[in-house]
Amino acid sequence: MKSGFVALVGRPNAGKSTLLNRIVGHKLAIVSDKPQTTRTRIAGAKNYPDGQVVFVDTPGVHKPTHRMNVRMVDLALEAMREVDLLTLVVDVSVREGPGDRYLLDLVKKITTPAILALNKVDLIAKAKLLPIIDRYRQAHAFVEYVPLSALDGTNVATLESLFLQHLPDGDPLYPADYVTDQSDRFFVAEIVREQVLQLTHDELPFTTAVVVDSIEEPREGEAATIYCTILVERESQKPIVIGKGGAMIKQIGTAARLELQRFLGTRVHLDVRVRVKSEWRDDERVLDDLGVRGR
Ligand SMILES: Nc1nc2c(ncn2[C@@H]2O[C@H](COP(=O)(O)OP(=O)(O)OP(=O)(O)O)[C@@H](O)[C@H]2O)c(=O)[nH]1
Ligand SMILES: [Mg+2]
Repeated sequence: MKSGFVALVGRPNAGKSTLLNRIVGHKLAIVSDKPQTTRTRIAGAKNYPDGQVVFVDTPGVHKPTHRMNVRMVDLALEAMREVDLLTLVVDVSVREGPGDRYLLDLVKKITTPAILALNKVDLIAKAKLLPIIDRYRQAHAFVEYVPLSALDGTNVATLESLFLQHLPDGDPLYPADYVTDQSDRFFVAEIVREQVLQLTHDELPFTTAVVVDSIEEPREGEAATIYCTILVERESQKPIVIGKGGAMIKQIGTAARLELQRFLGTRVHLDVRVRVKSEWRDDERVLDDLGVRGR
């Protein structure tokens, strides 16, 4: 039997969370087309006939501008050092830049063996892939190079078999029914935030956070009641999240409620408010409360 931890690391938007969800077979991490979607570490376990793998999704590595971003990048770098096997997820559909070189340097510096996952192959012609693999091969001796699509599933099973090959022998680390290290409260906040990310634009995806104030368990035949607050940084952002006549907050609430009902398996009454909390991204207490863990 094989067992161990595999970290998914990479630049923002590379497709790490999409890959985690695809592998574990359900949605543990929210996904969006905006960078910096994942703000903390999310573990998800999968059992195979010949072993157990605990995957660790991490925030995309980027230049930090706020205390939150420093924590996010720290979390990713910490995960890189702590796991048994690293998977560097790169988006082959975008041109490599200084951020990719920075990450590559980090991978080279640590001793953890690394697999290169060349993601989003569905977006490029096959001929374009080989030179990219070559460049990475010259830059670092990855233990495997795997072109794949986390979105349509191409080659993901191959990648999974390679994880098992490169992990140490060992008994399962968790019971067979272990799913994740995150709480229901975390997933509830993320489900609401996913709608904020989907429905807002410009700086709002970066300047908003969702705090779950309370979750009231349903009584026999009734709905669960969830109170949460969307934090914004400035007074001027509040009307954008609320929308004309409350249209935006209503849309966020309706979409989130449907998803929450699926997640919790019960009817949900969702109460969403918007509150200004200036500079929350630099507020250690808010970050602790949001689960963006620091050192
Ligand atoms: N075409 C295509 N799109 C993909 C693929 N994998 C992910 N995406 C898209 O890429 C975007 C980013 O995906 P995420 O999974 O949120 O990326 P991430 O690396 O977790 O991003 P951060 O959490 O911001 O670091 C989303 O719009 C995904 O649908 C893929 O294989 N092909
Ligand atoms: Mg992510």
